[in-house]
Amino acid sequence: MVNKIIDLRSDTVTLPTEEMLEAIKNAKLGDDVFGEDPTVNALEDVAAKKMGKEAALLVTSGTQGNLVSILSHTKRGDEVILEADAHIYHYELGGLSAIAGVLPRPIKGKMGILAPEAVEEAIRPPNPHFPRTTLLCLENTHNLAGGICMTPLQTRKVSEVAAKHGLAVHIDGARIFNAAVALDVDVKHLVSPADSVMFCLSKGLSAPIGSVVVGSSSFIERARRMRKMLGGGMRQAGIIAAAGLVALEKMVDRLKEDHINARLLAEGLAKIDGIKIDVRRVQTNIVMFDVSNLGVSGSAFISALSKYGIKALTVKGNLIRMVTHRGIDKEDIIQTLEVIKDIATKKLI
Ligand code: TLP
Repeated sequence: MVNKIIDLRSDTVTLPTEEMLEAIKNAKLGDDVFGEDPTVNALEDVAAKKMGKEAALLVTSGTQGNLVSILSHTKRGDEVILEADAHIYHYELGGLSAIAGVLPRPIKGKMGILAPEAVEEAIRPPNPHFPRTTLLCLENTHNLAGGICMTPLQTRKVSEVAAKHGLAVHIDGARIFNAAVALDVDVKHLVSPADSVMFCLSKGLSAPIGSVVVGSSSFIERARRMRKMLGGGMRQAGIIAAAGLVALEKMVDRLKEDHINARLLAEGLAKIDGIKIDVRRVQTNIVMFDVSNLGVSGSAFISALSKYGIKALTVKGNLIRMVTHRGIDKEDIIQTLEVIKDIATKKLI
């Protein structure tokens, strides 16, 4: 008998808080394509200040934010270096090639972190045969690596190589605040070497819609044009920004709870025979584990879980991903562990 759905598929499933709904109801609105929505303007100001950048732009989604950033940094035919498991490379429909017309150059990192030497080696020297390498994309936290954080030092070192060769640096920081909270650093220190950053309001921060791109004023001016070109010029977007402001101002610190629950889940999973998990890799709110030793496929495991009201996703074969968020408490984790223990020991698949 399923009493409650425990949805661990993603932190994107978080619903807006009461305070967000109230803020949406009371938001002062205007036409944002004319730059006249006061709530959007307020959100962009707060976002730019928090990230230590000159300007910000509200976009519809993380995917759109990454794409407008790539469009704003590059010309068609340029090459973009990114980590081989980057979200931009795997999960954004190849928009960087299909729409921005750039060539991705994926490079394997260690737990999602690119080595400065590997980046330097991949940068094309000037030569009439080669595309121009003009952009380096980083990801913090790294989704497919399991929510791994890039430290300020790692970001600075790899960005120094990019700067030396005239490349711009963009951070896909969909979950950058998870990294800031986990590393206990001001988010500004995580993004200071980057020319642009995209972060999501609609993941762990619980806003219903929206992401933000930050960078220099001239970069954001270009990004604003690119957003319009992609159909992302929204009118009374203050109803989105109102919730985004609450997300930015009130929801960052509580990400700690999600990290504690993810760790609890990971440590419990490590004690279950047949589950393969590297607990040290669980640094934020993403937990990944392999079920091959249970003798089942990832998809069979997911459908067994769903009979108990627990939702998760498969990533690559028999690797399962669970993500903690505001809708998940300690009791949910304990129940999830009990169900997985039952599945593993009684072979309830
Ligand atoms: N990630 C989603 C799915 O697309 C997999 C998730 O559930 O984790 N960058 C990173 C690192 C992301 O994790 C995501 C979303 C995005 C960009 C795209 O954001 P949206 O979904 O707002 O387009």
